This record gives sequence, C-alpha cells and structure tokens, in this order.
Amino acid sequence: MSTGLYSVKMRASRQEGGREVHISGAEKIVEPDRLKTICDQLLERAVRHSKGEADFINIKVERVAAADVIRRDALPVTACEVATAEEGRQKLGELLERSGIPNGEEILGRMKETWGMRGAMLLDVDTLERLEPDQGRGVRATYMDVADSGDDRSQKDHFKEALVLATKVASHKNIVGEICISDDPDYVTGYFASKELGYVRITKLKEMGCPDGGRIFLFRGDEKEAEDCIRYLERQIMLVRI
Ligand code: WAQ
Ligand code: MG
Repeated sequence: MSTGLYSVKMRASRQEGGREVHISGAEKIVEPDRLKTICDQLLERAVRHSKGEADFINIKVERVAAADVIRRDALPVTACEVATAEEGRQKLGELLERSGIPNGEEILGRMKETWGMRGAMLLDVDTLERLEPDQGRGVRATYMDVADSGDDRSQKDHFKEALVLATKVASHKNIVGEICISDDPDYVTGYFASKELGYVRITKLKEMGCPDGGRIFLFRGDEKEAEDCIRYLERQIMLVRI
C-alpha cells in the first residue's frame, strides 16, 4: 500500500511572432488510481481552449509525500453583483480600503502590468515595490488542489480553481489580499480575497471578449518574509476542503 499522491501540471502555449503565448494551464493533486484519467482530462482541456490552438503542451507528473501535504478549509465565499466593469472596479477599491490597504487607486492602476504574465505580481502594499524575482513571469502559486475532488470533467471550473488558489495564497501570514481578473476573453467575473474578508466574487471586472487579465498578491512584511512567502506560494503542497 502506498500513501503517496501525484502532482500533475499542464501548460499549453503557442508561438506567435517569435514569442510564446500562454493558452492554458492547470494542476491537480491526485491518488495514484486517478492519475491516467486526470492526464487525459488535462490534455483534452489543453487542446480545446477559447484562446485557440496550442502548439506546445507540457504535462508534468511528480510524486509527492503524504506527509508534506497540508489541508485547509476554503475561504468563505460571498458575491457582489455589479452592472458594469467600472462599478466592479469601484467595489475593488472599497474592499482594499476595508482591508486597511493604502493607495488603492494606484494598486488598481498597476493591474495592467500583469496582462500576459504567467504568474502574479507580488506587490508590497506599503512601498508599492514589486517583489517577484522575475517580473516578466511573476510568482506562481502551485501545488494545490481540492481535497477529495471526485471531479471527472475536462471543463475548466474557473470558480473552484480560483477558490483553491485564493485559499492557499491568503493563508500566508504576510499576504493581506489578492486581486484577480481572468485572462479568458469570455469570463468577466473576478474576485478580491483575504483572510479577513474571505473570497468576494465580483460579477463584472472587464468587458466580454477582452483577453486582459492578471493577479496581484498583496504583501506586507520584510525582505526575509517575502522570500519565505515566495517559497510557500511556489512549493507548499495544499489540499483545500470546499
Ligand atoms: N499563480 C499566480 N498567478 C496565476 C496563476 C497561478 N497559479 N494562474 C494564473 N495566474 C495569473 C496569470 O497572470 C493569469 O493571466 C491570471 O492570473 C488569470 O488567470 O469566482 O480564470 O486562470 O467565478 O485566467 C476567477 C473566478 C477566475 C471568479 C480567474 O484566472 C469566480 C481565472 P486565469
Ligand atoms: Mg485563463
């Protein structure tokens, strides 16, 4: 009897005018007996995506030790219905203010720096300094999944994947919030998430058809804590109970 799990990661991209354009990515943490099914589903997702056809698909499988996995309950979820993207943005501003984060307007203005990045911006909320070692790529939160996901669909579930990511990110002691807008042209719902306010869905943060999206992880702490935070985001294995 083995107690190990597997981490499975997929990313798909396309060469366009000499540069790599990201199309889709996903990851799972699964029991050995679901490994093949999950690889199939991720491959399926990579080849059928609204951002177009991939010419490079990478599926990486790694064994992880059960002892290295931590489990957390998902952040509580609330929803905020807005009529326009402008109203959604105002709501984000309010949430930043309620979280005791100064410079809300400036922070929202920096969202456009994240368009096209694979990872998120890690932003010091007090100095407004970017803390990612590679600013073209950003920092990626990885090694997380829904605990006991019996889920056998090839469709991306934006909400569930985002809730898992947001729960992991918000759980770090130096993260004071996260802002997210999808880069999928047909997905306009985004969110703000934090330990204190939970996961707040905002039904419209951009116009339908717009490919611009990104994430900012809002950080407060010193340099050493920033290193620890990046290591946690990139390495800590987490299963989230939804
Ligand atoms: N770590 C850090 N940043 C990431 C990651 C990651 N693992 N995955 C994506 N990003 C960044 C990257 O810049 C993407 O362009 C951007 O976030 C958006 O990613 O409740 O679909 O996967 O219904 O397009 C929100 C769901 C869905 C709201 C968000 O994000 C809801 C979504 P996407
Ligand atoms: Mg996307």
